[in-house]
Amino acid sequence: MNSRFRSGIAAGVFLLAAPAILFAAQQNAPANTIEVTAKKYEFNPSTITVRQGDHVKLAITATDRDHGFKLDGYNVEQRLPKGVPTTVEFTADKPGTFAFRCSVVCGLGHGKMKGKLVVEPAGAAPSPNP
Ligand SMILES: [Cu+2]
Repeated sequence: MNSRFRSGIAAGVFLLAAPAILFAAQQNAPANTIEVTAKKYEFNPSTITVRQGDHVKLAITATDRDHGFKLDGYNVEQRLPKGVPTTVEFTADKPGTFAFRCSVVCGLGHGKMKGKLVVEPAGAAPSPNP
């Protein structure tokens, strides 16, 4: 077997393996990242729905000034510096509706800067076998 032939095989193996490598990379990609923006005086989206058991990753960007993100029931509180996407991660292990709010006093409407996280219970989908 000459070396040219061998390198041809190596290239062929690489081409076959590449899609598998790309697939694996996609599996590891943060599929659950939810992009959120915060500005006076709202979060967008203001309602975030996930499934119980989901590992939730929020990438929250405060666009106009510093804000904060405080999520009731999940012990999550994070300052959101202006212009920097801030990652907030938690596992949605409790079903229900949880309020989140801005935790940095940002102006007259600060108290109204709220949203909600809806955690749909695992097994909420109707079972095919009653
Ligand atoms: Cu605020």
